[in-house]
Amino acid sequence: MSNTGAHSVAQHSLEAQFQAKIDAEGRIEPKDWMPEAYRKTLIRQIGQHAHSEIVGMLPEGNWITRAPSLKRKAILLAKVQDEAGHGLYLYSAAETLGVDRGTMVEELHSGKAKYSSIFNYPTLNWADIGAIGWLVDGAAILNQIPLCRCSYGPYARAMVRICKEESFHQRQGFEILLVLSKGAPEQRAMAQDAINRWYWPSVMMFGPSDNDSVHSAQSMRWKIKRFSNDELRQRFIDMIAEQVKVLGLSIPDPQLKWNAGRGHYDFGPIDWEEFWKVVNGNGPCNQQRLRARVKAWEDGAWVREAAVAHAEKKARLTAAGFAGQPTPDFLSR
Ligand code: FAQ
Repeated sequence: MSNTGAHSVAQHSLEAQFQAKIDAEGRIEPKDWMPEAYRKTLIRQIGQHAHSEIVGMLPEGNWITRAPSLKRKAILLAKVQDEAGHGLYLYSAAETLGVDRGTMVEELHSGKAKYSSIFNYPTLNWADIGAIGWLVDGAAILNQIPLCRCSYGPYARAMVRICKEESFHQRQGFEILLVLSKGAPEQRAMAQDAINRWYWPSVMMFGPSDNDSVHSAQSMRWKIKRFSNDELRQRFIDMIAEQVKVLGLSIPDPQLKWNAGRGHYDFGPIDWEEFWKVVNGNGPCNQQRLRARVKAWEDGAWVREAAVAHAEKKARLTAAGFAGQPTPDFLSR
């Protein structure tokens, strides 16, 4: 057998073992052999997910200084900090696949890497913070609970804690809307207006319909994804259609109707043109969001430089046998 022939037989057997492990619900760990396409798919998805958490801080961050009470401010601040933490776990999970964080951040800033379409919509009033918690975090949880069983170990483990925090986020959003829905007519109107603006973009968060989802079939074979975009979207619509009744408000879809035969709600058409416009960089806030991230990165350069200088100084001290002691003058620069 030629060298190339032997190589492809070996490759075939590695791939078969890899798929057999996944089929048996085994976990793939960073040092295990994996097909290049599996690695690339995960770097793409986890990177996009991490960027979404980080960019996702911007719409809500906009309301930290304007929250209506000290209690609301403290809760929102904690939520936004949670999103930062999620971004950091996810960048770390992606780094286990051999990509470095600097490269991922550069790809976000250059527009090469995507982040969730939802974060390109503006937050116009306080009720938007309730709608984001209820609808956006609600959609995020439905998408992310199955990711706790993703075949790639570090991603699956990161998702367990993320999902616990997201479920608190969803409840806090729902509670904001519940308070507004029981308030003055103006407050009810604010809550309804926020739902009207955030509902359809949240429905779109699950990605293109299954017919147009280029990655789903392979990602489901690899058990990165456990359910299709449309399956999760239907679950979301069924959940929201029931929860909105508790608020005594409505969903902006005249075709939303329980279908006893299917055991699901039927719903109206999704504006895919709007979805692709936003995904391709032309939504209401795409430019503003990227500008804010690039500025934060540039403004934070001194922190990264200081951290590197500190690490270098510590390494010099350790090498000179002064670890844990005050820096001697001759090593202080
Ligand atoms: N926005 O073939 P598919 C959160 C792209 S975190 C932009 O179906 P896939 C927490 C997709 O990348 C929210 N682009 O792709 C929070 C692909 O393009 P590419 C983020 C989208 O990967 C709450 C192309 O379309 N969650 O909300 C979107 O199999 C509140 C074809 O699509 C995650 O990232 C979209 N919505 O399925 C934070 C979860 N949908 O890459 C702050 C993990 C699709 O080939 C405040 N990700 N595209 O150029 C996933 O589950 C999957 O990646 C999907 C997409 C389901 C998003």
